[in-house]
Amino acid sequence: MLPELTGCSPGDDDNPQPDPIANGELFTPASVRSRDGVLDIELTITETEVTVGQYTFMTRAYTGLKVNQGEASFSGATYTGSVPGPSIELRPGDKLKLKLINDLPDDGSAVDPQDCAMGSGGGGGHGGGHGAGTHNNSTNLHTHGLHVDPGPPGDDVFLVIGPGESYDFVFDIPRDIEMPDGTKANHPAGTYWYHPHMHGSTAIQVAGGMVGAIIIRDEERDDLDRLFSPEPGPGQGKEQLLVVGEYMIQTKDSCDGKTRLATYGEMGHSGPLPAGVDDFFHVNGQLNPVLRMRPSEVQRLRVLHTGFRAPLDIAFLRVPDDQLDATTALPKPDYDPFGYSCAASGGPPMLNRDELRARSATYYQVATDGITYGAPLKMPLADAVSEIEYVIPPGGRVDMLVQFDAGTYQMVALGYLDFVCWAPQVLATVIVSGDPDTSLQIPQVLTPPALYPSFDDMTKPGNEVTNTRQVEFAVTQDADGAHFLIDGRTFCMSRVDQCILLDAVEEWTIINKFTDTAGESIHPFHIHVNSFLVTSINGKTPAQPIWRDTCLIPTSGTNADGTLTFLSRFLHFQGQYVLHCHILEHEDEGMMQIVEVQTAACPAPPVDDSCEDQ
Ligand SMILES: [Cu+2]
Repeated sequence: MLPELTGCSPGDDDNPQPDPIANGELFTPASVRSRDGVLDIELTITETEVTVGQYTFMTRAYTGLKVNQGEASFSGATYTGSVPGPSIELRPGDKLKLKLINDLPDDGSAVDPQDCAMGSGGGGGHGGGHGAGTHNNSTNLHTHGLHVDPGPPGDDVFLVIGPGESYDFVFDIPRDIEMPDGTKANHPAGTYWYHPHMHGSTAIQVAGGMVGAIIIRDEERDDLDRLFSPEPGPGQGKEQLLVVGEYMIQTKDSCDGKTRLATYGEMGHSGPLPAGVDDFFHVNGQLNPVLRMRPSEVQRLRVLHTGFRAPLDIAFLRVPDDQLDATTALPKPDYDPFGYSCAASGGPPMLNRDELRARSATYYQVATDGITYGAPLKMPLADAVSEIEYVIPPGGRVDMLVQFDAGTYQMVALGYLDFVCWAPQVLATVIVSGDPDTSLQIPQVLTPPALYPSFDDMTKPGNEVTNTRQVEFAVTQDADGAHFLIDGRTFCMSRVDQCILLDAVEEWTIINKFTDTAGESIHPFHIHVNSFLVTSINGKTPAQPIWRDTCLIPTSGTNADGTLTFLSRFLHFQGQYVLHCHILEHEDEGMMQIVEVQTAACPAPPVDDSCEDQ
């Protein structure tokens, strides 16, 4: 659960921050792409040591990559990076064959010290827990945001790949698939990602860095892919990949004094962060890397929020020229743009995110969750009805176009107070210098993908709502601890919670329940396979209609329930998949439901009695 606003960290010494030293030029993860419509790779998971700032610790990561068919942007057959994993680039019509090799140990993990009082192997963080942390070295693979078959051997999150085991995944990226009005659609070109989805160990694996980008390219149909490239040709702008991750680490463990990943017990704390625990963002595995641009140059930034917990509210804040080092153009070491300290007082921390955001340099959003808009959206958004419209939830992605005047800018994650004194953090430093580059301008109009057309013409096939439903997220608290519930229950592997007809067009209202025992907390709603169009936030029509696969469910702010309403079409794929909270520790604690899409009413599955008392 999210702690109360009054919970301030005990002090800088108890909750240290990594040294905010610029960590060199932005590193781009290795990438692989298809050849002749096929990408055939082997991806190996091992324990490995990573270093961030002054901290070095053990984690689980995608450390091995072998390419059997396809192309790679690195030399040699073995990938030796760690966090994030290699980027996977595909086109509509491609087949991805991926052998996932789990080389994690079956016991005695060096990531979770067993002898420590709060060792991850010791179970959940919220009293009774939900099995969280009991099988941290078993895994599987989810392709977040992709419109692909949710059954085996594809995007099946019910698979369990144990230590020493492997699995041969096959993903077919749709091309020329039939739409309800008889037109054809390709899989939308855009920014997606992969990560484990093993119920009970998703948070600890994702938090440790088991993430990687999936990029679908389609120069034929997507304007952004024609205009931008990682290796731009004539008339093209540069695109850069920013995989934002979130480490929660214990910097001074109570039993052996070593830096290590936080346990479920520490992740699931309520109130202030436990002593010694630090929680911070990184970009492509680096702290505060440097991006370079020329004045007036337009670049595309693919920003992925692969964190497991804290929402991301981004601003680009210009550093005053007299605060810059004349040689490096980096901010002087003592430059503090925020004047803000978590440890300043015993009362609620004072931070006005709106004020900081309003000072942001103008930039443009052009896609959310891989789905390109009809036109660039000027940021910061002037007419938003809720922060839900612009805050990037864990799991979400935003494609940005940036074009700045000469100078140095800090790309900042504005502090999110509900996450215990989360001070603003500089994600990256953008140095804009040299001769102006005016070869490209921000485009005025873009073509949205055919898979996610608007609902404006209600007479068109595929626009008439065939069903409505409500889904209620709630946290309750009792003597056993906190409970993370959807429709009053925790996840059950043998129970179908939402039965949906193939080709249905549905309006869903997601309720964020205010409870007497736990108050209110935010939850990022995520559903697999089909994205949704948000139509109402707490009863208000959003300023911009945006398709998403992950969206914060608002709180009401008035001790009443918050609501999020959206429209979705359940097209092309039958079978079982899931919806869940994308604060992944909540998911591991049971805030997840099974969705089944069928051409007939779902048969009642045999219900496992053990589910019923939860
Ligand atoms: Cu949640």
